[in-house]
Amino acid sequence: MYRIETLDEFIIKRQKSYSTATGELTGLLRDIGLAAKIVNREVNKAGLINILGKFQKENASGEQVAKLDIYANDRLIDFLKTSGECAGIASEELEDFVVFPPRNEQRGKYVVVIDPLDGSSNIDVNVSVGTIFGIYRRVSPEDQDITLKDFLQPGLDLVAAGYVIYGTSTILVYSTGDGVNGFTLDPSIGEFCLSHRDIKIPEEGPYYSVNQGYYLKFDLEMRRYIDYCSDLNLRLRYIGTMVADIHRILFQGGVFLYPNTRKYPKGKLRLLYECNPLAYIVEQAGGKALNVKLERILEMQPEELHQRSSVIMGSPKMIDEMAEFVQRYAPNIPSEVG
Ligand code: P6P
Repeated sequence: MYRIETLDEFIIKRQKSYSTATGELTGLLRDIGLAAKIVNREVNKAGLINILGKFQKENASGEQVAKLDIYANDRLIDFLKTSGECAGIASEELEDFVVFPPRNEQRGKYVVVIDPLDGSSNIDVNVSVGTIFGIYRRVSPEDQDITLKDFLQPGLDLVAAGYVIYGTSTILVYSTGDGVNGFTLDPSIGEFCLSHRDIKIPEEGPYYSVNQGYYLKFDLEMRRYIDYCSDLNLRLRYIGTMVADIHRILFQGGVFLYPNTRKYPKGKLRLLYECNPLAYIVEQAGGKALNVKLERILEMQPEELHQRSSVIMGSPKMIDEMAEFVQRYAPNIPSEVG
């Protein structure tokens, strides 16, 4: 009889293997798991209660916000605010970061960046959506409120990152820098249970994931690489939820691309709470994550909360091939790859 291992058990067991671990990060990860269960419950019944449809408001990135976005944002904040380990959060849904008040004179040691419900455009048509999170150790003095600097840290400084995909099943995938593990929610017991141990991305795979509708708006080197993928008879899979497209590539191999376009000259996806956490996961699983200038996503120095970036991430062999196209067709690209 296979004994299930819950997320809580796994996190605590991992903490014991780190003598320096003090438990705060463990508590924070468990709080995120709990928040994910609440969000999952609402995502699963969204069609039954009136939280579908759009709010008449826009988020910090100027995109119209679906009600479930706000609901997920508020639940995650509620849990993180009371966790005691989190000093504040930056969210796709909020213009500025949120400072959590001290509890018993103590401020949390960590800050969290979140995309509460990635793939909003898919909510109303019952296509997978996700939550993305990244956790940093704060850099400001712990006896003071957090500052913007606590959030503008390169992805390399993440102490943990992960995502939840609300799909045919709800899976939480995370890493604390020592590999990637996946946990599937068992609704019968309300627990995330270890289902994918030590995930490793295939060296290459059968998929490329890009919004083909923007093909003519990409730079030459990206179009040439996309032509190459098509000539190889790779299969195009793109559903407009980054978490779901990356999840497929993590397990089956492939490459995800969102290059810059005329509409988004720096790329559309947000560096802090989309690119960095997912690049962290992909790299921890053995993959690579670069921008169109072949800079390593995790080494980029963020300058503002909602900064955008181009991103190409996935199987290492395919990223290296993409880099060859950039070096061949793009002007002034350095020879070394990020
Ligand atoms: P487009 C969702 O809004 C998102 O931020 C990502 O999850 C997704 O990959 C991308 O935008 C989809 O953007 O322009 O292809 O609709």
